[in-house]
Amino acid sequence: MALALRLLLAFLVIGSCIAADNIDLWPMPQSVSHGTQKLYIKKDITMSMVGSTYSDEKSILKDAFQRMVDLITLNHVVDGINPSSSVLTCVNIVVHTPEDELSFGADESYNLTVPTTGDPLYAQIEAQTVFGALQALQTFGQLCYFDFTSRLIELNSAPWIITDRPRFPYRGLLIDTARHYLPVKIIKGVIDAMAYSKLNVLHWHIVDEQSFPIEIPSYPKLWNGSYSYSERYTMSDAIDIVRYAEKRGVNVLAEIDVPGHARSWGVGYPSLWPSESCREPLDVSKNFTFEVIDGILSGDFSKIFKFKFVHLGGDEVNTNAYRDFVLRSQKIAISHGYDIINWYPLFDNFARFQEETFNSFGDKLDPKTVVHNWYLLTFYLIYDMGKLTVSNFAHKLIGLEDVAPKVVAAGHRCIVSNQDKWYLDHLDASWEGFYMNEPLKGINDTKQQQLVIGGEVCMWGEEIDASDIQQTIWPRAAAAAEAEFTSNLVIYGSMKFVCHSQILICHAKECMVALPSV
Ligand code: CP6
Repeated sequence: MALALRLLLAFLVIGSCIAADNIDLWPMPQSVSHGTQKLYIKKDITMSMVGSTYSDEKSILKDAFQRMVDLITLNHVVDGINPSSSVLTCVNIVVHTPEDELSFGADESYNLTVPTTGDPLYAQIEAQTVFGALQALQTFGQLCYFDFTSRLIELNSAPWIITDRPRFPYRGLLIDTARHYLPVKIIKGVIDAMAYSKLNVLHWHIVDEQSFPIEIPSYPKLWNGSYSYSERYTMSDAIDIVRYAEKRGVNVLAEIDVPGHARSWGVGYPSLWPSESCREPLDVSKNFTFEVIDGILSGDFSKIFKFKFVHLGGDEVNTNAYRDFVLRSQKIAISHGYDIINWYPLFDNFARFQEETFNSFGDKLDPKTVVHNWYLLTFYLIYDMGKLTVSNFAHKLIGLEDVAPKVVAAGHRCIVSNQDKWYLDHLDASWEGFYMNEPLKGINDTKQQQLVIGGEVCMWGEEIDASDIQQTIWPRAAAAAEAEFTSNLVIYGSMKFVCHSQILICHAKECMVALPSV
């Protein structure tokens, strides 16, 4: 659709949303209906699991419930006196499967009903998995607020009937702990805020050229490449982060960006550098390089990072000399049970190679590779045999295009992270731009659309550190979260968004989330 038309539509929808309704939920659930009655939440509201086949042995649900209650009271003393009726005393949660391992594609759908009649009066959550129930608790928490006059927790516009499920199974946020070290506590704060916005993958870009902050027991000198002794993650820190995330329904995707961006690896093991003067990429000609990658992925990562995928980077390096490296390092990761994610340039390089060699060489990228796009393909105008043609190989820039359609047309799965739309380090990128980025743009075939597993906003670490990461991520990442969870057609408008930002700010108060600049 033409941009002008989309914007017009957006304004119409924004207008009608604000006029018709004032629902303080973000991301907007897929289906919401409600009434007009005010309810009160009992101070010591309880949780029950009547009808569940899930037993909550790991206390995922009980802890999430307690966090939700703490969040809605925000440390206020709830010392008002409830009326004799219209008081919600319990949330009953029905989870239909006993499974409690978080996995890619886990069913996150849920139904949430808040009735106005019943004795006792209780809300009901129904979900296939505990991870759907977690999403429902986030939604329920957003319905509740502390009223400063009555000094009670209240809930407006009951009865509520909400049915919800994510649009994409992969809804990511990248953090980069190599450019600036981020203390474990800060990472946990980011995970909390992700859960509020129903994002479900923390892409941990752990190491890069500047520093190697993580302990690798099988190669104990690798973290000599950290900035300092205190700017390091032990294996137990990593386990702590992964557990913390899992309890909130957030998967952790570990990245080791190879073979470029790897200067810090050679601090402890200089033979990983090709030469004294070339220290940026790994030496792809040495067996030792592959032994180290194998050590990282097998001995250490596969015990901690249980997510189905590992990210092997592959960006910003001349991949012509590296195709063998890429295939070999992918095989290592696959042998340790991982599916692979790589940055887009690697796909582009293989595709060009195929084209240049008329598909006569066997160097094909494993078709299971998920391609993580981050830039727009540039088109060039060239003279070919006297004819004017468009190609991406030659000299003169004439235009820009999204790359996701190319990736899915080649049969690969894809994660969308357009650098002009979903890069949080671009401080001039507006939340409206984040909101309007449509992951399926230019992909019309339904089979190809299904190959887009989701999107990811990227908080590259060059310009931010622990002091301002939260303020830089939010509220823009939440705009992307609604586009990913609901649909970009449910356009809420700026009023609602500012409102949600304030909710997020309250929720993430320990993380010092700042007011949005909209
Ligand atoms: N670091 C790594 C980066 C970037 C990438 N990889 C990056 C490139 C361009 C922009 C922002 C970030 N800082 N390892 C690219 C995937 Cl605009």
